[in-house]
Amino acid sequence: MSTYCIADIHGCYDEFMELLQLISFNPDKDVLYVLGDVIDRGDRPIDCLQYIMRTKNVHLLLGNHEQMLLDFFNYNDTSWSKNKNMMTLLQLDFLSGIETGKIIQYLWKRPLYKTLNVNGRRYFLSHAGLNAAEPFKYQRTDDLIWGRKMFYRYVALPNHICIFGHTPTSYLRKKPDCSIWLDELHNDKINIDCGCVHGGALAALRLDDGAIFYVKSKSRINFESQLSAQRQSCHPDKGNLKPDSSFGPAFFPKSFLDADRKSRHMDHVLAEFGLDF
Ligand SMILES: [Mn+2]
Repeated sequence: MSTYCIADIHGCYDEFMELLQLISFNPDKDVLYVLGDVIDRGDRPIDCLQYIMRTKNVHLLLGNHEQMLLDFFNYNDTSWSKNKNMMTLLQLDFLSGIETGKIIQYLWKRPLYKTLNVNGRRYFLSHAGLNAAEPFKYQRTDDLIWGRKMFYRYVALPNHICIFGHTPTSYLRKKPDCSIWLDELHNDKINIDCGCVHGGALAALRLDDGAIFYVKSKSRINFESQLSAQRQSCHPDKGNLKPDSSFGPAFFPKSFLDADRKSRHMDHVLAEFGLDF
């Protein structure tokens, strides 16, 4: 039995299926956490979502794109339409009212985060991390699905490794390297959004041993013209991803997961929050 995380599939159904094959995902034995933003941008968002809904041991945490869909259907909030939702809307249109209702009900019940203990390591999973400047009890929904700035600035959650997506790793690095990003300053964050829909790769992280698996983006026609510039800035052939269609596993640098997490985190918590965490 293995536990995997994948983030920001964004409608990339072919890469998603290829990645599950690459990791030999077995729904009877393995567990997969999908860290939000399954829909929008790419060309088969509803197929991705319906696969997740019907497959045993595949758990979805809410992303900001799923939240925007819910806000659209529940409150007529139009911010979703400014966020590349065209394919999702089109494909929902082909479904019956009952099928669409099932999707909305399913998304409505998705959790915002998950904590896990795998092989003696504690993990915190969410779409966008959290607001590391505030104690966990004060986190707002937006901190977990939209947050960026305050998450990277500090150690996030004592004694936990945070696994998240939301920001393609090449944007973080400001260079064309789409591989998984490790926070080597705070030693506690792993960004697994390798920008598949922007021409990067879809990655799976195996929590049991830190193995990383990549499937290169198929870079098919994108329906959002403004993505072409982003695609150029995030191309696996120019970064440190090999040009094979898929490969793996790679592993974390030894120092990353083997550091003395507890003392590092406690120092930080004492400095930032006193004892009131
Ligand atoms: Mn996102």
